[in-house]
Amino acid sequence: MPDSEQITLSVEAGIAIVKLANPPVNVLGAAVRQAVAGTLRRLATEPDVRAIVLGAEGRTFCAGADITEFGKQTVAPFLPDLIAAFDVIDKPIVAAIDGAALGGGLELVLGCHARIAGRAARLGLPEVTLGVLPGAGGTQRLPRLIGAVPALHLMTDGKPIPAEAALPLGLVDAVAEGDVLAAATAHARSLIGRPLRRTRDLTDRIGPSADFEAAAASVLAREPHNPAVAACVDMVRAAFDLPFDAALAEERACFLRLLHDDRSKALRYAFFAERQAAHVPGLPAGTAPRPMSRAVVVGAGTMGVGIAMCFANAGIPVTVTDTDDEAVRRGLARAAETYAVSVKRGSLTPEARNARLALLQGRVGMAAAAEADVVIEAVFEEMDIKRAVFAELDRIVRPGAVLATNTSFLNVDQIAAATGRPQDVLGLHFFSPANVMRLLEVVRGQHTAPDVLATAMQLGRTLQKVPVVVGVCRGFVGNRMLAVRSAQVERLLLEGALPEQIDAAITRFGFRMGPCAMGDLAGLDVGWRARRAVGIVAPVSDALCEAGRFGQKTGLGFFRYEAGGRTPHTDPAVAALIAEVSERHSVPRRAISAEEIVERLTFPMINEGARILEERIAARPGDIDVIWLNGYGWPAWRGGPMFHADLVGPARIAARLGEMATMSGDETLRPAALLQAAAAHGGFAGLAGARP
Ligand code: T1G
Repeated sequence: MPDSEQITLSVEAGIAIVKLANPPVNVLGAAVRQAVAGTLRRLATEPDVRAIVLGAEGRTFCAGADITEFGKQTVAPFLPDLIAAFDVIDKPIVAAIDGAALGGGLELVLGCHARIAGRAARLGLPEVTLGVLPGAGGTQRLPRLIGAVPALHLMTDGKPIPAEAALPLGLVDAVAEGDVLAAATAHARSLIGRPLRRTRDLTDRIGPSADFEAAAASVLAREPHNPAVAACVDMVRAAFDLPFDAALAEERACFLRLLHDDRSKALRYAFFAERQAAHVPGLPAGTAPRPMSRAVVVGAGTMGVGIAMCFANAGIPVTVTDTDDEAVRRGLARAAETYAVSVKRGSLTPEARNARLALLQGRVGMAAAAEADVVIEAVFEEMDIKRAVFAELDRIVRPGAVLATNTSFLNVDQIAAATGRPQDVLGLHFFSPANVMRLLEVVRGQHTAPDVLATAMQLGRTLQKVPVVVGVCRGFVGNRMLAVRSAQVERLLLEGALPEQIDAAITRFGFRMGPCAMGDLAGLDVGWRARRAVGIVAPVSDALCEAGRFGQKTGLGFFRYEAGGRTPHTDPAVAALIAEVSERHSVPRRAISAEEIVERLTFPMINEGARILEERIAARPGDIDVIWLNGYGWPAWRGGPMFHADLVGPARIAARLGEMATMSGDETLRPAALLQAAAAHGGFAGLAGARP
């Protein structure tokens, strides 16, 4: 039987080995589905074939359905039908799972009669992260195999589990120590002539229960905005009552409904935007990164230690330096305390904690930088201090080492100019807490060499970050747009809104925290210092700082905090202070609706995003969205500011901005040319050729 180019087939002593062969991750596109269906149909009646093993080429078993096909016409067999066909084959079909079996890839193996996993196997149903539910029988077969409650958690967590966790659940029948294919072949042989265990026929582990209702309530409370989570609950519950085939039909209908939900489109867009951000326009393909085997972080403050922990967590030896013993000691103690919390929570084993601490050294002075492949500066946000550090590093580090500044808004080219090697310098803007936040803005300097950029992108991935290349300007992308939003917060407070109203409106939009509470968390004095350095006035925030209200650190900011507490409480003194500032600035106060608050916070940000694209500070609208989704808490199910603009309509946004500019006299609110162009091209996605 001829192989197709999407699968391979071999038959050994009566066992047919069918392997998915669709690099890089064996997605189940139309050609693969057709090849598997045709081959299994023939093997079902092939007299020399007694059993079938389903494996895969490459390091990923199967990444599931081809997401690029979603919403488009596709051809039979659809994935649910392909898997249903396993149920009419009366020969054993055993899955050999080496690598990740995700989404439709896991549903494929659920249709098999047994599953053998390799040690490195990971099994999961990430569909909810794409705003859909497992649409190829997973909502019905998984509960039958492992029970309704574990199945609901696996579906709604969206995260894969390792083979050793899958085994006790009954998701796999065995974990092979060595050759997974050989183990699966032996297992298939052992099933010949025995009754076949079809997942669809298992009924002893499903049925209504208080445990299931409790699990359902908890997942619904955790994800109120993701429609796919509620759908998973409904479909697992349907498994209790509906006949299998009727439930499959309901699952299909539900999947198609979700597919066309804007929240689902946003999540899928975000998936591809994150991957597209990894492709740097203008960086020659195959540019080899430089070695990254030893790192030094200059500055043992909160950011410096957080950055150093990223290296230790990735298994890279790292030295954090500062100007005196006490600063270094405090920094290392902070790292140890952070790891201790993870060990206490059970998210880190004591052994892993010890291994990471062993990789994390402390030194006084910068001499250690002489041995480093990469040096990251994380000292005070003042240009003179940073330039002095880089001038000294220039004298110390070896040729070819990468020098990075963690500045959050300063001019990277000016910092690079303090060295004789600007080609080796760029920005690596981590977000606090650096050991947690995934976003990494990679700031490309005017002279940054291509291989230094390639090194930074690979380092970002090695540190488990989402690296996005940005250009040099004040605040790069994220903070530049945040500054625009902050200016609107000030205007809204002056004109009549109160902190609790602003935060309530934007959290209802989907942010987990509003700008006022965020300011209290970060410390209002931080922004106050930065504004005074460049002469920017923020009347209300300045007044709060002048009154010593710096936020959580002083117990008083936009809100009031109980001693040691972090819960914001409305404070009448703030309303009085704001009213006084409004009067002093002769701004009449009025009631402002939540809708106006959300528009005035988001539309100017979108306008600034359009300017950022015009100036090529970001390459794509999707890059801007990846930054706001991963660094600033933009709700994932809303796709990011530029995706949101396409949903709202650029023309409507442009018109509203025109009104805002006229009413406020703030000409910076006039719609950018690219926003107008997006209006004419059906949106930013149409402009930049971003994936759907
Ligand atoms: N569809 C289409 N393209 C995909 C894809 C997918 N499912 N998964 C990855 N790609 C592309 C990706 O964009 C990139 O392309 C290349 O493959 C390598 O990916 C019916 C409806 C498996 C852990 O959500 O999590 O099944 O940028 O860089 O780092 O119920 O890929 O090179 O052009 O990420 O080794 C559910 C998504 C689908 C899994 C491998 N499945 N993929 O990581 O490679 S919906 C998922 C991943 C579904 C059924 C439902 C990861 C990976 P390019 P990569 P990687």
